[in-house]
Amino acid sequence: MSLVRRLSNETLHLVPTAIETPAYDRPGARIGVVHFGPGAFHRAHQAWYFDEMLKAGGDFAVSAVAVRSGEVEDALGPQDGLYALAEREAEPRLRVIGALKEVLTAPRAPDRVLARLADPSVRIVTSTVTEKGYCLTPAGDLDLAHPDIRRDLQGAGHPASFPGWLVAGLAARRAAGHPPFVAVSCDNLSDNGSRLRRAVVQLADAKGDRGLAAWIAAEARFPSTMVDSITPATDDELREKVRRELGLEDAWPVQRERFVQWVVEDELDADAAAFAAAGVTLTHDVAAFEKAKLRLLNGAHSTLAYVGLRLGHETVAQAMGDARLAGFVERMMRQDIAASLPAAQGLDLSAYVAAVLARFRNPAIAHRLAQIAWDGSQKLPFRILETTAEALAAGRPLERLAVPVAAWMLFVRTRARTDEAITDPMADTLLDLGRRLTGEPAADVEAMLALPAIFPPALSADPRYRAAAAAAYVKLDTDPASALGA
Ligand code: CS2
Repeated sequence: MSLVRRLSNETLHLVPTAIETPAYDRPGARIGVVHFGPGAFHRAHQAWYFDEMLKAGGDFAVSAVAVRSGEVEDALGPQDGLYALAEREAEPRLRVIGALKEVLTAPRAPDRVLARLADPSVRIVTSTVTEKGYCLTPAGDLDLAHPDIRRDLQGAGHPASFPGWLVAGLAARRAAGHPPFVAVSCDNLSDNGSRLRRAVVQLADAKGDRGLAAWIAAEARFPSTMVDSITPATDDELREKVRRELGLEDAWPVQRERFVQWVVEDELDADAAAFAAAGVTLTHDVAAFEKAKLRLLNGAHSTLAYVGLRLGHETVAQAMGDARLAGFVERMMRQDIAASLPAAQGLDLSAYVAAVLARFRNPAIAHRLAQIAWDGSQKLPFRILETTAEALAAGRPLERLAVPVAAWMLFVRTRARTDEAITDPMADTLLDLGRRLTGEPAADVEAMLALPAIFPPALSADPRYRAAAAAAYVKLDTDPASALGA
């Protein structure tokens, strides 16, 4: 048994003074935010911003709600919601974050979750439920065939889906005569706010509550956002480092680079000033930032992941140390992706590319490519395929943009052949398909492109795109480096 005590309210005073701990009146701070999906990214990003806002004296304590799994509650409940955040840089920094005042698991405590959502002192509901949590079809409508949405439509019991919780919370507020909360999506989806709005309004409507749907459409705000900070998954090395430096056990510390960015569409009314003071950029043109980040940073990330794994690399920094791959990714960003981005005020794309590449090289961060490779079926459409469809329509080259997609196809094929699991909501379909791929490029590419949940018809039906994907596929299969020469 470990003799080291666990981080909690009771032991917080034992943390060495060089490490920042919540110095604000934590017991007195009111819960003003509900957050869905308190995984590592939320706790390293938005919770840090809310900690800053709490320091400044605002009512921004968070009730963190896991939609399904009890893991976070089991780790942080005994710690009174406290956890360590490590900034991994040449000069590292550690801080104890106190923003999470309550950690709930929706299926365990549905009434408490609902009560929080209905509470008028909760003004903001943020979310990081990943792309799949929005339950959308490729066209961006609510997926009425999704098992959780079907359960929500049957109406028995408590909500199952994330949109279901928002609808239930908004219905309770409307019934009580309270204004809606502002729903702030913090996931890597293009136009995330509008997508969330559509899912929620369509669910209220599909439940047969036209009045509620109309009220949400008219009254509720769903600002779009861009969120950014590289956050590798927690591993034993981090747990050990935190134990050593804190002198206390933390069941689930989190880590990120020092860089953080949060751009939010300016619809926060009275809370806007507190957000701005904490360093959040409020703007009316979030789309340009969002697209640039999603296509350049996340697109490059997914490319490094699938191509890097193919070349035998394990982390982003290692993949960036491979000059052929780093050069390829930079050319793809500067020549293919940047061409798809609108000019935006305050956004210098060339400087942005350079800054992103420098962040990828951060030697203090071990960001595993296998982590980024998760959920490819959900990520590729926003990260690469939208860019590709626009390049196709504009007659721009497709060769480089086809490489990450072909590398993902090979990733699926390899995993299927070696009978290894993949983390992806479409895992069963993908592995099934992967087992049937023979290595014949045209046939394999055609079989993969025939997945309409991933590939829009404009791409899958286009001979130019099919040829580019098949060419990349065969090169990556037989001589991966040759795919990077372009
Ligand atoms: C990464 C992102 O895991 C992934 O897919 O591309 O989590 C990325 O690190 C963040 O979006 C950076 O803000």
